[in-house]
Amino acid sequence: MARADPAFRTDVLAGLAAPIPAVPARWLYDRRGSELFEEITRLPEYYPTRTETALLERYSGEIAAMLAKGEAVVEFGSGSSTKTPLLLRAVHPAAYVPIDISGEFLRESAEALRAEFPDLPIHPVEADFVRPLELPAAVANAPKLGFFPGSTIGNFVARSAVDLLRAMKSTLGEGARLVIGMDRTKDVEILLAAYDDAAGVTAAFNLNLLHRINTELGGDIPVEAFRHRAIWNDAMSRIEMHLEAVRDVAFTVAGERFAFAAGATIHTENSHKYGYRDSRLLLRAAGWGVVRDWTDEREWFSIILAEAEPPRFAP
Ligand code: AVJ
Repeated sequence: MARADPAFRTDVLAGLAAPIPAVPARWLYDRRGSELFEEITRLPEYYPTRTETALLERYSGEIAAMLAKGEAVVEFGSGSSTKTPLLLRAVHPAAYVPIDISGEFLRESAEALRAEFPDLPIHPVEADFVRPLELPAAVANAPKLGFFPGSTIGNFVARSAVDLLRAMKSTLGEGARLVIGMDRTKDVEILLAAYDDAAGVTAAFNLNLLHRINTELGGDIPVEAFRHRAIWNDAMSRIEMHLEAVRDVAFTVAGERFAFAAGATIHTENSHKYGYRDSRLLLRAAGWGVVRDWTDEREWFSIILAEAEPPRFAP
């Protein structure tokens, strides 16, 4: 049995036994899962990465023009290979602070950015950014610009998304700004294709979770007894990924027995999609006011510049 993260074990055992079986989406990203996600971002059907990158290419100059000088850019998640340099090149920040729970991803991305920005002070923070945290002393007095691209906010249900945005506000402090990428509501066919591609990469990404359970938790799940399903949940305005049993199946994980009837599913991811007003309401609920929203011609994706609202009396 390969190195089992105790939190993975707890989440899987509790999740498989739950009345609505589910495993938190963050467990999709082991080595193989991260590689498959990289592959997803290059698929013809998967528009978000390409659309957001084009928006940053086009508008990072406009974003930079609306900021103060000498900003410290604080990225929630370790820098993505292409999006982060686009922002850094336009903003010319005084420092860059990537925050990630994985020290390995942090070191890799800091390394890559050092090569391209030799004069930029980089202060990586290994931490879970869903809770407020203390930034390095070196950036204590700089104005802060948070950066949260990739529509990662979409993975959180509204309540957790608000908690997360509040934690970010508290981490960044008074007067902070935030650049956040949000995926927009659109034709359901476009959304379903993006999460169930013809080449089957998203299916492999989803099913990889079962391989990971087998390897790391000593499971004997017959992976071929499950299939990838992407569904649109209109009431919740989200794409859901599920693993659906194609026949009655029983298996063991970490010594515990589970049975799924044909058609039963394990819910593995939510990807919420926001209308123009929805995104504003979500940010406002967490104490952020929208300064500007940049979107593409088809209005498929938005990059939003928000500012921390000062506390005030209101009717
Ligand atoms: C990286 C979490 C934003 O929800 O679109 C892609 C993950 N899942 N295809 C998304 C994902 C299936 C992606 N996020």
